Amino acid sequence: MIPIRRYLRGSGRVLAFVFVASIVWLLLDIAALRLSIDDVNSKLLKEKVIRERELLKQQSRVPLGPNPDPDPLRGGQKQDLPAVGPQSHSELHPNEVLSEHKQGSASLNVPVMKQGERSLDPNGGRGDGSKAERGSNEAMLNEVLSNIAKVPPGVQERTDAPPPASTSTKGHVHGGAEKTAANGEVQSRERELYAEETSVLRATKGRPAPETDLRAGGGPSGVHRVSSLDVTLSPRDAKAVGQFGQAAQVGSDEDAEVKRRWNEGHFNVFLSDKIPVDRAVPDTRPETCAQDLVHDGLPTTSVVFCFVDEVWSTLLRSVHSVLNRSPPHLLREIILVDDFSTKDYLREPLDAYMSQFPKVQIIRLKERQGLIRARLAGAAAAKGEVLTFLDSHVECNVGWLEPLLERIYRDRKKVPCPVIEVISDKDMSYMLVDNFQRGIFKWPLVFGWSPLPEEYIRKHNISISDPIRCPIMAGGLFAIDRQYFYELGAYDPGLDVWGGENMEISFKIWMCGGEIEILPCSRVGHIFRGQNPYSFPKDRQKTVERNLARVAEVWLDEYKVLFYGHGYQHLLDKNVIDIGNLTEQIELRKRLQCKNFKWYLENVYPDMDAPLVKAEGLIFNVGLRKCLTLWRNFLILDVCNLSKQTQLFNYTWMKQIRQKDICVAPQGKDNSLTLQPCNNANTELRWFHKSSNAALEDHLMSEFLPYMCLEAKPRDDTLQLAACTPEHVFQKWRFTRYLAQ
Ligand code: UD2
Ligand code: MN
Repeated sequence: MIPIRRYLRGSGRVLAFVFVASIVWLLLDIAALRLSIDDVNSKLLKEKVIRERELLKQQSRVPLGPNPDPDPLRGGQKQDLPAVGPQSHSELHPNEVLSEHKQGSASLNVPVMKQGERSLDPNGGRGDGSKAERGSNEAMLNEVLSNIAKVPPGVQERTDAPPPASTSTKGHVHGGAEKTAANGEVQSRERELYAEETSVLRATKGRPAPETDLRAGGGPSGVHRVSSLDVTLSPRDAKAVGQFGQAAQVGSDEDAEVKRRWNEGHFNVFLSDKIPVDRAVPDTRPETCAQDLVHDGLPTTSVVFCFVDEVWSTLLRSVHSVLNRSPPHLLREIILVDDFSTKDYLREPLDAYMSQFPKVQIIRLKERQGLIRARLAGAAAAKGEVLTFLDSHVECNVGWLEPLLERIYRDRKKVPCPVIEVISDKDMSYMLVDNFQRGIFKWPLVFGWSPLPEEYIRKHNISISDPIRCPIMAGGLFAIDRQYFYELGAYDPGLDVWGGENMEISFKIWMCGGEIEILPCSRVGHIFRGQNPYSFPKDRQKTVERNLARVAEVWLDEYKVLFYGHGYQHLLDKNVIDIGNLTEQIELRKRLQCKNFKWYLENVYPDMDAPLVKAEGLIFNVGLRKCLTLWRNFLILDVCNLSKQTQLFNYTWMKQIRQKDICVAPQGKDNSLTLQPCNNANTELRWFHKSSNAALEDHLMSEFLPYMCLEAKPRDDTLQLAACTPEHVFQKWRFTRYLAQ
């Protein structure tokens, strides 16, 4: 004992105390760690249980054969019967609904989708005129002009699908992660708009929504649960190829045949021909959709399909999907507009086939008009109160029509679109896409898909079945009040063949008082092809460019420079392209008193970045440390001063160095410079800066006189043109602010 006491004396006591305190601390730490491990474990366990439940639920939904319920819901009025798909599981535990909410509606035997973000603008808006740059610009424009760009994200192709030799494996367009609006005001305006927008008729479990929930606007007040009519639910042959939207296989000995027939439609035509024209597809709607209420007195619709040289089986499947899954009293007629097809089977055989369906009529155009004027011809013949346009290689899903008509019934200026799902071009399976997708555009007017920003979804408490405000429609599938379509001036009839009309109608709708939305409760599958399977009467690229230029000139106001500045400068040259007369379109816009494009950007697509110039402010010379100054019609270098108007320049989308209406140009003769009135079509006024040529990125290189750069002369503070030298600091320039790459 004595030696121990000795140790506990003086500093020994302190040490002992520290020792004991450390042990206690350690023990407490271990206890805390155990607690947190337990917590993590229980969370993991909980997640596992939820996952397993989800799996079970999915398995229970896989339609393994013919619908066990023999009643095929013929007649469409018996809504109480269970249908395949989510709606038969409305009694699920709320937890499961929650996890379904998180995972979207991927609950059927359709291929699982992965979240995908793909780059929309492969160019990023740069250009320096070097050969490589021109090449990449061309590649970008090709990409831009490719129609494969419209595949919505989230689609995963099956690896077991036959690999056709001619399939393009080009990348897709994507919506990048969306920036939240910088402008708080815009955000709050958006919030308000959204609150109005997303009110949908929804029954609480087993009980219809009270009448006060309805904003019927004076129509008949009766409502009913949305019809899940699907005449294909009892398929004649449950084991048929591709039945229930399953991937279809071909034997390895048939590969050659698949390849041979691929070009007839630029998808697996051989397989399509084997699949029943009235096959069933999985009901992919979010679970709550089947419980939604719609009005009894919905308007009738004329469904318009335009086609040119469409494949027989896909055309028929499109028509059958409408006939079989639309409440008959709402389907006034189906109008097939044959845009001067060359295939014989689309003549008498088609007439004969369709003659069994009194609601189907065929209009044949006497010459090739293109899809825009073909749709106009269909619309002119339509008698339904609503026009519903569809591509001719689609499959409308269960309950697709009423949600569309309901939105129009409530507000005739709404233009609803179904969610466009994907029918695989390879195995013809019906595939899901990501939730919360809206159609957007990127420069130079390239259509793409982009998810609603997550923060936005959270803030507005948006569920997977709520309507989604959509800045640009994909183009092919939408419903619109017939009269309203004409009030808006329909489509610009000057648009040729294919492309750009979706931009035109989208800008027109939004800017002239309407709204476009995507309805997750309405779903239609579409075959996205790698190429147009029909010929273009004129050059395809020029056709699309011309259409887009028309749209830009009529609708984009001062923002049209962003369109031209992203690789379409050549369209400003009137010798290159004649975009036709725009007087009527411009008049129409005035007559309708449409809002301007700035309003559209701020209110409809606030997360779009659209700076009117690429850079602005002072232009600082790195070597001389002075700034470019416009002094009495001369350019000189002077001490930098942000408050001097004479030193403030813009670097524009047309690559001009510009002060008000004055632009800097090379003189040509004696390596000096000159000032000229700005003119967007004048190529002499263009200077590369921050171009993809990394060695010259700080330089201002003339596009007109290649490899000649703007250089400060230190001797007398003037300027000259000189051969570009990468390291030369007197050739390096910096703007105060860069607004775009
Ligand atoms: C998309 C749209 C499409 C249209 C197009 C042009 C979807 C699902 N599809 O490309 O509807 O807006 O973008 O911007 O959103 N057709 C004719 N005459 C022609 C050319 C085409 O009748 O001269 C028909 C064609 O048979 C088809 C429809 O128009 O039924 C659309 O053409 P597409 O399928 O080639 O267009 P797509 O889906 O690539
Ligand atoms: Mn199509």
